[in-house]
Amino acid sequence: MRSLSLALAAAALAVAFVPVVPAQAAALPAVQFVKIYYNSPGSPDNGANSSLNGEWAQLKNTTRKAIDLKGWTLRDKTSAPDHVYTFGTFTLGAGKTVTVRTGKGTNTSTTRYWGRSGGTFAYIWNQTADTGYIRNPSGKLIDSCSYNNSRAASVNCL
Ligand SMILES: [Ca+2]
Ligand SMILES: [Ca+2]
Repeated sequence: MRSLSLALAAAALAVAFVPVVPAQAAALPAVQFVKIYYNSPGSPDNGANSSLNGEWAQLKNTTRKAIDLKGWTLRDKTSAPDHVYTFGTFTLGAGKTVTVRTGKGTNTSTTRYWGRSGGTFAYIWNQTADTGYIRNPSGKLIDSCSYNNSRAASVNCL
């Protein structure tokens, strides 16, 4: 009897603690910001290519299927048209991450390069506050990540 009443109590608790899921619960974004490293190592940030590549945004495919990122965009908060990175031919594997660095370099399966240059004006990620946006080729906002903390060098977006 004792185990039965315990089982009933457990069942009652399980019913009581069924989480309330909103009718339109937001699903996990298919591609999500993991981290933005916005204060490149070293000070002052001199705009050298190595310094530009010291700031980056990391994105993750949260799904169980590879996603073709061609035409997807990554950008910051400004309206500057040259602050938009558009993925070329690139497939992000299921559960995989890709790091987009601001400067120039040779693209790999895990690191892509924005290709920016021009010294201190070439940085994308502001050192105090900014917001990153990921959009699919249709322009639909898939994820964003905001920060406002000049004492940290990076923000964890997950
Ligand atoms: Ca710095
Ligand atoms: Ca910015």
